[in-house]
Amino acid sequence: METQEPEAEPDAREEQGPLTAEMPDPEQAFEEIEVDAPLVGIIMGSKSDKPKMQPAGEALHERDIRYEVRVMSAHRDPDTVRDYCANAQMRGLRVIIAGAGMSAALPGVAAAHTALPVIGVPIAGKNLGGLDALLSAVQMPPGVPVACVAIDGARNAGILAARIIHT
Ligand code: RP5
Repeated sequence: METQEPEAEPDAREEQGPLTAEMPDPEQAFEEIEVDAPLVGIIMGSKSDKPKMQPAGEALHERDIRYEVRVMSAHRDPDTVRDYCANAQMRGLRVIIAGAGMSAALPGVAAAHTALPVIGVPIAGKNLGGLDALLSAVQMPPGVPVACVAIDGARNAGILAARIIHT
């Protein structure tokens, strides 16, 4: 009876490339990471907030500060908000800008889950002209700070984030 030789396992080391490949020095590797990493996270409670939050991104872009944008609601997606904010500092973010309308819990909930500075942007809704969101963002209890800009004041949030980063 003919016996078949088992196929030789590919050498795992060969698959990873030659062992002599030169590693980048650590400084260079870290510089490369920094080039792409956003420094500001702009989060908002709804897609409908995007036009009002756009000026924050513009202010950052004008100052060459990289940012990322995510939609997450403190009420509708509480787990997402917690995970995003809890990991933000480790991911290299330096400031979170949080915009929301109506009962705007997002800035406060963000601040509850991160030690990063959080800038709240109260967004004017249909009924109360943004006073609801303003009070929700600004009336934070001691120990959980939120810096709050004017109603629909996203541009100032971007400028303030830039100042925090450059200070
Ligand atoms: C808030 O409720 C959002 O931040 C938004 O400003 C408002 C309305 O949300 P949509 O009904 O447009 O999704 O949570």
